Amino acid sequence: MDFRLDGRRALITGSTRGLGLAIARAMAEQGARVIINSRSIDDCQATVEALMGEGHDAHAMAFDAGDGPSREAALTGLDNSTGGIDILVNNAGIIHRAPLSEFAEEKWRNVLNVNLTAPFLLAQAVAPGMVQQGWGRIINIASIMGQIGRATIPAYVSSKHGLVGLTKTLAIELGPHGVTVNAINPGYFATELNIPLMADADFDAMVKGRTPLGRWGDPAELAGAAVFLASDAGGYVNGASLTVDGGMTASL
Ligand code: GCO
Repeated sequence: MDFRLDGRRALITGSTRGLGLAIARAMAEQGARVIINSRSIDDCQATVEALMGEGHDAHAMAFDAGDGPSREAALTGLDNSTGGIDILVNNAGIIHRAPLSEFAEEKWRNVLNVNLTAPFLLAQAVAPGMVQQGWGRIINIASIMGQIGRATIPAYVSSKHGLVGLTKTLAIELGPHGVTVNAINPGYFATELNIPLMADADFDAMVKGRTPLGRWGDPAELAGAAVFLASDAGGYVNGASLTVDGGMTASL
């Protein structure tokens, strides 16, 4: 069973921390050349140095996934610096939490732009190279909020539902060319995005109580799903949504 990623070039957006960094490290450990991304070149370089210190092949590519010119400039540069992309992990995401009556349109647009529009445009940018070589992997990091909802996060929930739908559509269009497109739906993981929730005793108790495993997820526990989908071992999985939530959405 081949879980190795030797010779594959993987771009993981939002990979200087949290789930993205865990995925990048796991893919590097399987032999991939990982391209580290965030808006900060300093953060990207620091992460690259750490990964290279662990013996991995890593490159920095700072751009704002939600900013068109920044994204397009970086992808143009990609062709010259590291070659095409074999594996795209659309991980970068933001969230805004507010009651409906206080939820500003600008916040709605920002969340949809980063969490849904950017993954679409990045997929559109890297797909031609994948199609040309007859092999590719696009992995969209959605959320259990792509399957259910929660009050006060309408933009995030809508963006993640949209990302699951985008995954299915691209899987249909790119599958004939040897490119698989799948989503991973994380449950509640101990990431910076969730620090305010983990600090809230009631919310922390709710997550632990609603999750059969009784705890928040560790980012390293999500990485295996990404490696599987990126590898040849996962080569017949296409258009799927792989939920990694400790059993939360399986339970009443
Ligand atoms: C929240 C959380 C969720 C995340 C969760 C599951 O505000 O409820 O941030 O929206 O999506 O980590 O992925």
